[in-house]
Amino acid sequence: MTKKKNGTGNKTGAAMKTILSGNEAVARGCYEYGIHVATAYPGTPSTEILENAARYPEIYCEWSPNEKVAFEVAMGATFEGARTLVAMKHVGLNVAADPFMSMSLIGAPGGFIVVSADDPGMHSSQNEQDNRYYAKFAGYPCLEPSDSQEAKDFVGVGLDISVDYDVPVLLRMTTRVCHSKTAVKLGKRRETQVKGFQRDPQKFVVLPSHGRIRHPWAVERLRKLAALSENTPMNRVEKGSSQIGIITHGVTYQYVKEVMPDASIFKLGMSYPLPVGKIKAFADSVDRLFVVEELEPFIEEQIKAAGIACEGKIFWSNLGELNPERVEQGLVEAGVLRQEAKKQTAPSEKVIPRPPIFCPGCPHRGLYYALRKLKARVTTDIGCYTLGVLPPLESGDTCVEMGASIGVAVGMAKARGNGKGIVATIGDSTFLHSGMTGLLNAVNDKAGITVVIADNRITAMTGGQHHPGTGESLMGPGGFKADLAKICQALGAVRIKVVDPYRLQETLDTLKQEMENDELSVIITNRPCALFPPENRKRVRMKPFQVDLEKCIGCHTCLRVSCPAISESHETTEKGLTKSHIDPVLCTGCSVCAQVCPVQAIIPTE
Ligand SMILES: Cc1ncc(C[n+]2csc(CCOP(=O)(O)OP(=O)(O)O)c2C)c(N)n1
Repeated sequence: MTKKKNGTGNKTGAAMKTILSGNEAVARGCYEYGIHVATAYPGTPSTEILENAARYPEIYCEWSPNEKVAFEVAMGATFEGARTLVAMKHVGLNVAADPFMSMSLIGAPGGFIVVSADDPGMHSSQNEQDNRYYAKFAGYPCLEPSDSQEAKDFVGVGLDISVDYDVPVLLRMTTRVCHSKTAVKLGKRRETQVKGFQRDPQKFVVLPSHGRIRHPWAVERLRKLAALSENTPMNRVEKGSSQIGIITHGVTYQYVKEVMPDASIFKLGMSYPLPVGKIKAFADSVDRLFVVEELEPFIEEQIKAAGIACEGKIFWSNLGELNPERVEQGLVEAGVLRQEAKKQTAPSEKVIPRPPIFCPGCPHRGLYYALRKLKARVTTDIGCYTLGVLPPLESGDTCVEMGASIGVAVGMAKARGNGKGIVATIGDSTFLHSGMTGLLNAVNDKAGITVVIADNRITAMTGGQHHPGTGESLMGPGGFKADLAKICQALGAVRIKVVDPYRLQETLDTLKQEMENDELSVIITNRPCALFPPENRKRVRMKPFQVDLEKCIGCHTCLRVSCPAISESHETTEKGLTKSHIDPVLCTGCSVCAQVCPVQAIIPTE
């Protein structure tokens, strides 16, 4: 184990304050509140939780191959009596939903926190599902921190609730809380004992006959949690004007405080189960009651169901992130605030739009260039390679969720009657996450599709995390290095080819051959990510290329490989066409542009 020193640089941490992001604060909470085992699969906005928790040698940390496995490892640890935490982005909880739901009737003897990092506004996600509903679905308490201090504190409070009530606790974060930095008071680590597994088949074995006994226990547990919700200081009233009362949660609390500092505010730190009695008393104490909540009317619907009149979603829609301006606008529409002359709150300078694009030297570029040339029907998946869908490569026809590409390709092949020309592209991390069963099924179905595993030896999209194919882990080097070709072989694939996507012609020829073939085939592209190559995990720097301006004919073919290092220069041809320019600082020397140039005008620098 070669783990680094703790993230804040303060081991005892006594009475010291520092600035932490919400994610760093959760990691600090893992340290201070005696977590033994922390697991995750990376996903924005949750990734930094495990990256920071791994800096504390007291905590065993792992990147599991997917969220379900991460959940199961953490669940096993809490069965053994350890304090545990599992972190994931919101859609990750869909992957882990099976054990998440089943655990409800078992409990969490050692203490168990599930962090769901939701993404209102879809900064880096395919949807903005509101995972508070998962807490209600499973009957778990839902804690919602509004800043980094609470993010840390709620890990501790959540663990106590988890142990006292024998229940998993959902710590629901959002992008703003995960990534914003606020002051946090540090404390010492509270050591806890791993109590050991207490055999109890009725509890730990989810047979129907056991479940029938456990279900009433879980219902009773929820009743007790509702009583706790009435008394916990996490749910507090900040008394202000008796005319307006606002119930709010999470980061929205900060916006409400900023916009309506004089109102009476009911801050929900524990948003499930709701403290209905306390809310009723609050409602009776104000003339008009609002619920200001981000995304779905989770709180509003429950309050209305309890017969308490309130207003909410008609002023603050369930689309996107809230912010102080939107909170203010809703209150103006409600007739509570007057429309002020527009204050300048946004940055005055215009931000130049920067569409996402493959990095210089990205190995996916050659693959997607070839797929476009071959006019393949491409079912793609989630990872950096999804960017191949965007102009100018525009290769990629479907993308749904992690692991979907192979199943969708099989479905298309079955509907069409053959798999010729259908290519499923999937990254190495995604293949190990949830692509393997899809491939097994494709073999079993004799689907005749082509599967391309874009193996760049890292989970690149989320910032370069390890997985069971990289040979390293969160605990240091010496991890397992799964051989993707052997896995495919074991899953029944016979035609398996490996190509270097920097070699364009070879990539094109191999793809063409396999797309025309009736049999199922797997092509593995074997060029590592240019940002995190396995040798040193430092950006690849080969000799950069340059444009020979004498030869350049201004055809712009090189611009169509979509490399940020290539732009139009000020030089023009006789016909007035702009010639190309390569930025030598950005160019990694992958040579893909040189290979597409029809007049060999792109050459290595001296
Ligand atoms: C269920 C789920 N978990 C996590 C994520 C976050 N995420 C997006 S792409 C990706 C993996 C990308 O790695 P890989 O497949 O190797 O492709 P690369 O980005 O390296 O090209 C992850 C973890 C997600 N979108 N969905």
